[in-house]
Amino acid sequence: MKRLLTGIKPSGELTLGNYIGAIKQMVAEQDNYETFMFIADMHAITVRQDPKELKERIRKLLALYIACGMDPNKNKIYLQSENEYIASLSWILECHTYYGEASRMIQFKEKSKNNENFSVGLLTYPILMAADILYCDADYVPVGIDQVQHVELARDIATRINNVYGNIFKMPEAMVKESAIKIKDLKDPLKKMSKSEDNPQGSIALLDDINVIRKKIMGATTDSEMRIVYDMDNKPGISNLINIATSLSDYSKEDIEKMFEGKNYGEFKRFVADIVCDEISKIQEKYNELINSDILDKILDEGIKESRKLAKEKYDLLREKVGLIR
Ligand code: ATP
Ligand code: LTN
Repeated sequence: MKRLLTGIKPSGELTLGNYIGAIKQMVAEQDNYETFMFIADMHAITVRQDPKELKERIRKLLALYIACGMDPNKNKIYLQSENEYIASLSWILECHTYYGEASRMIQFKEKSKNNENFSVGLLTYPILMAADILYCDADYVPVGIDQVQHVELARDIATRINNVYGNIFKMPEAMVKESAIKIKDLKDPLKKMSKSEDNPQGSIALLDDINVIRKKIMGATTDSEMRIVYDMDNKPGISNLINIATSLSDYSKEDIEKMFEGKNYGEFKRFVADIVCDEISKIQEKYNELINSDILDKILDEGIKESRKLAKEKYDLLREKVGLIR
């Protein structure tokens, strides 16, 4: 079975956008691949974090993953920082990466722009990501479009090391679902819904109170017409709500257009709110069962075992090839 790996940073509250655009897909893939899902906590500290908050966010993220349908029996679910071989491997990879390559990464350029006090970790961030991917010979890496350049860098580093020391790493491939729907901000449907967005009214967090979620949907920006039809260019607000409803139900766009012919926006929004609140209520119910239970620790304890075993093997192999040996 091919191996699929992805990580998610505990850097903010998971949104409905993350759920529809990433988590639901991973849940669907868990039967088709051997999947590794991890919490990229070391990547989160490239910018300063409040330790207490970070610890809480890690636990919340893990509980949400499981509540959304990630099955710990099918996936290796682990915390990146608990696998010390990843950081060790990353150091050897850093020493095989040119400064020019790392500093050309778009995310680095954007995040370091207008900021004199960025950490070196922001520069080496993609190399740690390469270690995440390469230690376990991942075949596929599902990522958002902004991370594709980082997977390309992992391939470049792997190729360089393979050329020098023999066949050490498998070549990973980024898996970008072009068709994946981008959920837009409810208040500004031209922007994507984002967990770091300033306007919380436009973004639905999976852990928002259900009544708040309903209010946010009822208050979504639409347009001055009274037609419920899918037209992303001219009716981005209504089209975004249609996308949300179709992603979380069996209704097609056409079904919805027909059902709401001649009806008003209020009725349509209530329909969308019912679908979203129903789905998120179920997730929250499971989340509440999990968050204070010791199952979460057991899941991480189990997940890290295979991850550490594979990373140690790869690290020892490369260490020896490089000459880091007595
Ligand atoms: P940030 O706001 O900090 O950039 P984010 O919420 O955009 O974070 P990421 O961590 O960049 O989320 O992305 C995690 C995954 O969720 C990626 O696969 C990304 O494509 C997906 N994703 C994020 N936002 C959306 C969205 N609005 N619609 C669909 N998919 C999304
Ligand atoms: N950089 C990614 C998170 C991430 C990741 C990875 C994704 C860290 N390591 C390895 C895939 C594979 C992000 O910001 N979304």
